[in-house]
Amino acid sequence: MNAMPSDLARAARELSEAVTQPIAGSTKIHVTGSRPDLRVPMREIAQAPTPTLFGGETNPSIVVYDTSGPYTDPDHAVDLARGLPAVRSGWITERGDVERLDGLSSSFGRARADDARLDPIRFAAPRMPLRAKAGFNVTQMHYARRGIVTPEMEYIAIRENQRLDALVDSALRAQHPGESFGASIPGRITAEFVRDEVARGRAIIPANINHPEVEPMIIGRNFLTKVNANIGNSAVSSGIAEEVEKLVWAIRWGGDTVMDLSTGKHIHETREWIIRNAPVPIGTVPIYQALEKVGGVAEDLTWEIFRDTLIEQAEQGVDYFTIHAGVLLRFVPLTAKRVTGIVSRGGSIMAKWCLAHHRENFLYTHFEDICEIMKAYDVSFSLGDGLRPGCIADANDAAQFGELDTLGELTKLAWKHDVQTMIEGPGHVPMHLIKENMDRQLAMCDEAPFYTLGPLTTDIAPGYDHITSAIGAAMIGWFGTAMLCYVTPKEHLGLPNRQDVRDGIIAYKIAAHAADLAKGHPGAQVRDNALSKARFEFRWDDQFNLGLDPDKAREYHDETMPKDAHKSAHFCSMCGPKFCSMKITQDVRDYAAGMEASAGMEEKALEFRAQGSEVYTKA
Ligand code: IRN
Ligand code: FE2
Repeated sequence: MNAMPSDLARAARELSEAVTQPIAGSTKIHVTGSRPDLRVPMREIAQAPTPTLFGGETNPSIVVYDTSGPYTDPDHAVDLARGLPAVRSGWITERGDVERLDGLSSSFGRARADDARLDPIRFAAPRMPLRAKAGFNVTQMHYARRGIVTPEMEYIAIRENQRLDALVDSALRAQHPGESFGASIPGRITAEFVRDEVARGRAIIPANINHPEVEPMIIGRNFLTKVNANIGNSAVSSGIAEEVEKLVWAIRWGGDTVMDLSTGKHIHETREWIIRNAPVPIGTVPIYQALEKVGGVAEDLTWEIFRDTLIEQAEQGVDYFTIHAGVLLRFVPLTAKRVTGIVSRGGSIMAKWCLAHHRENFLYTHFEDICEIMKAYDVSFSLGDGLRPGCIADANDAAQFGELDTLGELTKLAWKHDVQTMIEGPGHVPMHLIKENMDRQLAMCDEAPFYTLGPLTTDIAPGYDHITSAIGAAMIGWFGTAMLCYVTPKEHLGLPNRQDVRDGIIAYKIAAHAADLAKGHPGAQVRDNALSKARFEFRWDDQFNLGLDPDKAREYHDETMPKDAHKSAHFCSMCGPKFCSMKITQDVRDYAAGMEASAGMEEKALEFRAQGSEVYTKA
């Protein structure tokens, strides 16, 4: 079903309360940088004091990375028809290298803007797009390579550091008394470090000059591991109102970027609503819309139609484009004997075009023309893995690695134009073949960020592919993948609904955080330590609030112990009061403390055993 004007009207006024309430137990805070318009949002989780039985000390608030945008800020009034505040606009225009167009330059965009029937609700302030002035390059990579630290870079440094706050500092100071750390605390991220990583091509800041609403973030393996959530309708399902709400929902649970994979009618309008209301970078696969324009007939695609689509989307503010430029004509026959052939949508479109014309992929032959568009708006490349394996049997084959090598070659071309670039990766890969993917990507693509879809580590669990893939995602994230593209439980079965989106994101937040811990990301463990301490001290509310999904934790706990008094009970219904290992540990500690003071170890041990405590082993 396509969205009717009434859906839009409803979406403009209403987002359901479920997506706009502050996250349970959290307060939105802002940290101001070197200028007053640089305010970095974070989420602060307050903790209760330790019960007197365990020592009675106060516990510090924990500050965590916040992707949820102004929606969870009680001071922000949601008005979807007006869009989000344009936090970056001053930074973009003060650089003096952009000009405002007086119309949409793509033919499709022009037709759309003129057609009021297709645009039932206009934004309060119609916005004309920006473009680089002739001869200028407006990418963050270009600035970085000229030694410029942009406000976006400073914003990111503050944002990435939040878990390295006072807690880590004081822990370090306690470990190394008398030493002065200052800004050189190991692992502390500085704006200069951000600049250097972007200049080197090891990280990207997806931030189109036409997406001033974005809260800048970075994708690179020396930063926190990020998660992308895909949303988007297809011809048979989902309206615009639902898509905007899915976006807000996805970032609430921790989606760092969102890809709009809409196909079907109203594709331009859907995207406009999403971008104007998105505080996170938005990615698309432009070949999907180009294919719509030629009625779904891949052979009819042309470079001109594709180019027009790129410009249309760049002017709307899309932050990164998946471009399947590595699907070369000579690689297509290599997929013939695969069990599942080509599973990438974009990859299969380009393979069909190449075979039908017996010509080289026009995305490859026009790659530098594409770079010229990218650098006029600062759109980042996400070089598509059109030949990724679609099953365990096809993993790491010649087609996949041939494409990866080509993506390495294209990375260098993009960098020649100072265009920011990341590389997409698989797919379905068994655990023992995952490392080879990472090693090869780093070598061939000169350490450009890797962005993988899972990978799924087995094919036998339809309905649970958020789990089969989160296992692979955790591994490849540990090895160095910078962003993980989520997979929902509906993968291979149908379009995800809201609950599937939430389950997929949480599975991937787990994978990303597990990777950050394993990589030794400074500060990553602060939250684990705080949660574990809360758990051990039976501070139930703190345990819920410090978790990735406080609502679910609370709901599960309340199923069996719903009373308020239970929130301070020194056990839960899993083991009951007698068999709680944590309670017993505390008894052991108290006992040991008492024992130190008295003599007769053996005698005391006997006494302890006589109490008949049983210890359950739990995860
Ligand atoms: C990520 C890594 N490899 C693929 N992806 C994502 O898969 C890509 O960014 C896009 O969101 C989605 C579908 O891409 P295909 O099927 O057109 O390649
Ligand atoms: Fe698959």
